[in-house]
Amino acid sequence: KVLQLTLAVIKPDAVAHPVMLEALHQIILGNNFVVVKCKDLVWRRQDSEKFYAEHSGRFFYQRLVEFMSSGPMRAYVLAREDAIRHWRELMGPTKVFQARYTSPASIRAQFGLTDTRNTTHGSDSVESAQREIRFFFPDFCAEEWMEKEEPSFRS
Ligand code: YYY
Ligand code: MG
Repeated sequence: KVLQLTLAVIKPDAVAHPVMLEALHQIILGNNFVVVKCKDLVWRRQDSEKFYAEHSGRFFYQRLVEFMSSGPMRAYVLAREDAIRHWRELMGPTKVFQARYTSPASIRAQFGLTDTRNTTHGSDSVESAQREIRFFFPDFCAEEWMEKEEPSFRS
């Protein structure tokens, strides 16, 4: 068992609906994630552009950055064993209609509106989790947290 941290974000489409926001929070708690950090925030357009720089030039980039800076979001640092993979699995495929066919119980299948308004974000690797946690929570020290929590997680 390896204790892992991941960044999860509830995007503006889902935060705008209180019932959806609460449902997503309960999904997090119901799947053995520990909420290490949680905050609500709004991105400026340049935050959005920076976070999604890897997608610049793709056909959906403009609508993506526009959407992600359109209203409040909720960001979490989540901990559990295999957190990155587990959260991505709960979210389901990026594209909502694909999610509905292949993973009908997933978050995006149940709550997603479109390929852009797809409710949630999750880091996709250890490297991106580190980068993304730093992006949202620059004052959070993952190493320090791990040092403190890892021993109790193993026992
Ligand atoms: O990691 P994940 O969010 O599942 O998908 P990515 O391929 O990294 O794309 C990031 C983000 O871009 C996606 O969550 C919505 C948006 N997007 C889109 O608007 N239209 C697409 N066809 C593909 C992705
Ligand atoms: Mg991605």
